[in-house]
Amino acid sequence: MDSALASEPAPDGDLYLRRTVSTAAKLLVVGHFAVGKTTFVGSLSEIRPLRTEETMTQAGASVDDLAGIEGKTTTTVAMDFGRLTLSDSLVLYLFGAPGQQRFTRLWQDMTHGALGALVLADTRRLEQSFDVMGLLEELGLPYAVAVNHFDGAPVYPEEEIREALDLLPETPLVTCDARDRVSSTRALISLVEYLQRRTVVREHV
Ligand SMILES: Nc1nc2c(ncn2[C@@H]2O[C@H](COP(=O)(O)OP(=O)(O)OP(=O)(O)O)[C@@H](O)[C@H]2O)c(=O)[nH]1
Ligand SMILES: [Mg+2]
Repeated sequence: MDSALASEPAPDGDLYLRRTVSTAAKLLVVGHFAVGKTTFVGSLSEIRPLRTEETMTQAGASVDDLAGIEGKTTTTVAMDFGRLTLSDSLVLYLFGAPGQQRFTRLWQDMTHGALGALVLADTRRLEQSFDVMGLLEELGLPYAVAVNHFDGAPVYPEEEIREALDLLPETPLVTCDARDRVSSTRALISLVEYLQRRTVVREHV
């Protein structure tokens, strides 16, 4: 699998899949409320991402913690969807799934056929990632973690974040800026490479 963006753009302004594409992989982008999932899928997708944003209501304000992201006025009510062609033969479909407990049932459908997940985390609220990571573990879906860096958020050494999130030694941990395509691509590649390594190990067991 190529680990770089395809150098040639897909024909027809990236709207249609290349005829040479023979493999499609489904990956999830998950994380707690307001961690940057919609931003991440949007910065990576070569097609206009499908979004299901709705204005946040007063009712949601009591359960969704807006501390540090006061400018946020909408939230994802179903999912984000984007597409990224990695090589002439391989395309990734990205599904952004809301992390709130009330969306657990949606998750069960969305994880169907997925190879793995990228968990976005925010150092201002690391403990909020546990629900999402627990759900992935229950569903048996491998994941990598990307700390999405927000302005003013504390910066901790990797080891401290690993310990705080109780990550296994093999779980990849990277930092990214979800608004930046190159940075988001790197984070996604860390997940894809991890999935590849797991496949190779399994084939040799
Ligand atoms: N500074 C900074 N801001 C970011 C970054 N990523 C996202 N944001 C901002 O954070 C806010 C939340 O981002 P979203 O992409 O809506 O987060 P989300 O996880 O999709 O949110 P929900 O779907 O409501 O759970 C938006 O105002 C983004 O512009 C980042 O890497 N750095
Ligand atoms: Mg969203």
